[in-house]
Amino acid sequence: MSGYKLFYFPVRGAGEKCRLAFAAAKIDYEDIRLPAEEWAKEKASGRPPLGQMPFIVTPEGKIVAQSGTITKYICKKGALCPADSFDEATADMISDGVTDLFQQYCKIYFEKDETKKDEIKKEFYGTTLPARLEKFEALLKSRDEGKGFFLGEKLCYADITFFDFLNNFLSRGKEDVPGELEKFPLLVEHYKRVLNVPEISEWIKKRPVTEF
Ligand SMILES: N[C@@H](CCC(=O)N[C@@H](CS)C(=O)NCC(=O)O)C(=O)O
Repeated sequence: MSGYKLFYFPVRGAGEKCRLAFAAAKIDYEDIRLPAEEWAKEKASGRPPLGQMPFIVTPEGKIVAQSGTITKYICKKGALCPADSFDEATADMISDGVTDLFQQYCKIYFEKDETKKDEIKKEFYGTTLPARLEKFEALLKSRDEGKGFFLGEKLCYADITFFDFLNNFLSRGKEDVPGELEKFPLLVEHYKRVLNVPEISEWIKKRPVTEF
């Protein structure tokens, strides 16, 4: 055990890209899955820096929260972060772009009014998602004609973040390529490329099956 601990609910949710990062970076960690009542105690202790999960405790006892920050931090530890600062900015741009898309996606689930929910859903799947996927495909194509990862030959946290959104939310944790990628052949191949990274594939096959 490396001594890292990841705290999250017993679901994939916002914690899953951190778990994928630990797997891809080949860093052992304790996958601590707190049910709601244990989370309430943990939150009340004041330890989680932003009062939310996921958060990690490092082997030195330091604590950091925010799923994107954790994903990047763990990838950096595993040399899955571009060395060039412009490439790192590009990886951040892609990761932040995925976060924006995820926030749009969440609106569907937060809306209680069924009529409004249908409208938001239609807008997301009919307009927002395809428009953003087109941009992601163009970014992928800009390196090696899209035959590798977002920053070229090597997997980095941007690939993990993008893949997690597709796998975790659009494919609901199944290995299947999401149907929403139908018109984006380079993104289909990218999805398969990330899925076939041995450590990622191994984690996906063995991870607990949960609804979310
Ligand atoms: N932007 C944060 C969002 C974290 C977040 O919303 N965490 C939720 C679960 S997904 C949480 O801890 N909810 C329980 C609470 O706030 O008490 C991230 O990506 O880590």
